[in-house]
Amino acid sequence: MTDPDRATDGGRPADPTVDAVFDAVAATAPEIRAALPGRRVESGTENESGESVMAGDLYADELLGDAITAVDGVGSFVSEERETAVDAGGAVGSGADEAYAVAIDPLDGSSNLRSNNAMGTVVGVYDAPLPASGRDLVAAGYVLYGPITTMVVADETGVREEVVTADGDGVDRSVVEADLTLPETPTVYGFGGRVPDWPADFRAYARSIEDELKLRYGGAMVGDVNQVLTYGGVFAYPALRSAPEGKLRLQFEANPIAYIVERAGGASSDGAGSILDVEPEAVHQRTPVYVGNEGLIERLEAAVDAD
Ligand code: AHM
Ligand code: MG
Repeated sequence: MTDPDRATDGGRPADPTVDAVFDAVAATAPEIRAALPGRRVESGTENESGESVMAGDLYADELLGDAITAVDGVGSFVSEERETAVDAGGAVGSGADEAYAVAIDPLDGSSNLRSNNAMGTVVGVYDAPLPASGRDLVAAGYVLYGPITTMVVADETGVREEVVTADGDGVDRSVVEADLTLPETPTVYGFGGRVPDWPADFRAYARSIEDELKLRYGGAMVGDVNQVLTYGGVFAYPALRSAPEGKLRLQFEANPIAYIVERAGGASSDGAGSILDVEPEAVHQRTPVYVGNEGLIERLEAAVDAD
């Protein structure tokens, strides 16, 4: 479906379906943001990963699900909060007449709702049925609910940062950085999980990073990765002793973030190689996540024993 000859419109994605997906995501962002103050409590349910679902997670999931499945060219939709994919009409594949599959984490970092810290929405657009490989991504992006609402969108042409604003006339996407690339000199790091639960090899790596970079960890991958894209550095949610596959999910979180960071000139790893090469086995499968400047990811791979 991608037409590489089509000129980009003000730096926006060239593929009309991809652009429509991110229009739909941007259109829901102000509504999600406005609804959060009343949804900072647990909903009383657990998701497929066995985690408590907040009222805000459910609200964002429903709104985004309705908006994304209504996009022409989206054939399948799944989210971190849904057991299985929803059929949105049309066979999914990479052929000219085939549709895309969209996987999202509707409200990444929603445990930050109570403490009023950063959160986001993560989106992956695949041209293969789910679960799919990161190599099947045609685009990926995220919304960051910080003091302002930004949206980062990556496709084969590069990575853009947009500001999303809403007024009486609707929702506007304006490109503020048309070619987002990782700074060459890294500055910040953020690692998830508890230190006693880190394997010894990752602990040693973290110790060497602590001596060089400044800690910036906010507990929402989107916010923490956005700092790495802005200042250079490394984000990890590592393999844990209690959970060798880590915490983050391949389809909704790891693949889209790896795609964005790699398109921005950085690198990703599951400990052994690019996250984009991780074999997809299940929609809710987890993987260790390491993303950032290439040199720091090379050092990580040399340090950890990923067998
Ligand atoms: P969520 O999608 O249920 O919010 O979980 C993912 C989040 C990531 O944003 C973040 O990197 C991680 O969980 C934080 O976990 P922890 O609280 O264990 O540090
Ligand atoms: Mg998440």
